[in-house]
Amino acid sequence: MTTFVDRVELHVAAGNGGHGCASVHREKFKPLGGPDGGNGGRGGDVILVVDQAITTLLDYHHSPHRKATNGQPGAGDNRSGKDGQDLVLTVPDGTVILDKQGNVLADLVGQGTTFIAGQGGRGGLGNAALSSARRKAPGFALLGEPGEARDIVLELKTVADVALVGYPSAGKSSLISVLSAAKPKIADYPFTTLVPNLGVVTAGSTVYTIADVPGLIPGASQGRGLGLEFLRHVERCSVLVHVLDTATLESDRDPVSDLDTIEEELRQYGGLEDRPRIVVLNKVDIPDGQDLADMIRPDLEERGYQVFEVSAVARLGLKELSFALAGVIAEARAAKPAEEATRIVIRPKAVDDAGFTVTYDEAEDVYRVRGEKPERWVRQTDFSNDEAVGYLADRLNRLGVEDRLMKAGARAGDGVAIGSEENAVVFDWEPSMMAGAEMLGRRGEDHRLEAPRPAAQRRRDRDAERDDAQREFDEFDPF
Ligand SMILES: Nc1nc2c(ncn2[C@@H]2O[C@H](COP(=O)(O)OP(=O)(O)OP(=O)(O)O)[C@@H](O)[C@H]2O)c(=O)[nH]1
Ligand SMILES: [Mg+2]
Repeated sequence: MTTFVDRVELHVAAGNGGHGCASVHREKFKPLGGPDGGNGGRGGDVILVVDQAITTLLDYHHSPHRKATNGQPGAGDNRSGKDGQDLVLTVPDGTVILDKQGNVLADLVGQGTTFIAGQGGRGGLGNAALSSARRKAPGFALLGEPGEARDIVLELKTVADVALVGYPSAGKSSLISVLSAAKPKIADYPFTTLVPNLGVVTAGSTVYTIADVPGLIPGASQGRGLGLEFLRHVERCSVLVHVLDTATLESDRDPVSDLDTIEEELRQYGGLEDRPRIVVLNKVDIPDGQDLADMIRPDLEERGYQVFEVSAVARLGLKELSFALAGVIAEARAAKPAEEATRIVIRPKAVDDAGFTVTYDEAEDVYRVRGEKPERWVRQTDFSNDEAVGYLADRLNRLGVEDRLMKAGARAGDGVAIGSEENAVVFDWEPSMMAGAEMLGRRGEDHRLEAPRPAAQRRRDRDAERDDAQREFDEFDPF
């Protein structure tokens, strides 16, 4: 028997973006031909996709660390780096994705349903892409961003139409073995089934799936026996079948009180109240069992249950049962809106990149800047390159970070941290507000490329630069 794994922790890492390249085109007699550094490639995503042929999460139990490939760095001559390859991980139908705190991130039901578990890092722009009218020859490029790394929990909730519940040894697995082609383990001791079994039943034109769960005993809700842990596998079923043992040798049990006990445990688990129930009286091949079944049947029917007498061993009453189940399932399916045929793609919540916050962090005596854009820009910056640092300062300035720092009370020389406590870039603040406009014009120009210009030309250039800067401010977001 293959091991069944229905809960695993998975560590995914998307690929890093490749760094942009800073390069200057060189040709004979034309030593400074302009910037030609290409962009870095995008890191690959980590993508989870439902494949109904897969039934367990076992693979991820054995190798829980998965990484997509990195984007390649850009190169001179305007060559872009290759994108990293997406890593596609197949999971069983009914896989629920949670974060480590137990919050549900996605519930993957249906062939092809897709979840982006980790987004690849963006590639850094090369200096060719960073050049503009006012920054003709940037001597820097942007760094690629790290890929998203996350710890997630995958939990399997079997997608079955019918769920069999009952005491240990009531004959649940035996029933699956005779209703379907599945061959679960069957034995005369309790808790033979340690993990759910799944079988496919064909009754006339209806095909449905049937699952059992490990046997329940009184106090399962307090963790007795195998507890209620496995009931999550019946959460998605459309009909619950009580398998009652009419031939138990335990003197303090009978099918009706067994039913009450199981119902009480289901109630403790919660959420299954609305599921239709069917009662199966099993083991009527045994004479005492048949007598008991005859005796309690009216009582159960009075309670509103549809009752079937069967024997899994002698194969009695199985056809009636499987067709009755098919009927209930067909009804349930008709009541449910037709499932979307299209593949559903679930993306992690889009990050809010609307703005940023500036707060004074007393513990560390810094002004802390938090926001998707400023933090991303910091990650893209090569701090060993003054020009790149200057470019970062310009971007922050134009976003209004300096302005807000000023309003928050920051003064020259104060510490400013961009990013979270664990992961921040800290520097001493030098306000460039006053000089800002002028700095913008000057930074990134290679004066060796400049020729003297007549006054009118200079004016036009200045206007163009201003428009350019404005446009860049309005719309320049390479991503
Ligand atoms: N005589 C008779 N024995 C049966 C019948 N159905 C199951 N059994 C026996 O009952 C015992 C338990 O059967 P299982 O199918 O393993 O029971 P289960 O409900 O899956 O038990 P757990 O997995 O332990 O919860 C086995 O020895 C079966 O052979 C039946 O209709 N008649
Ligand atoms: Mg069993």
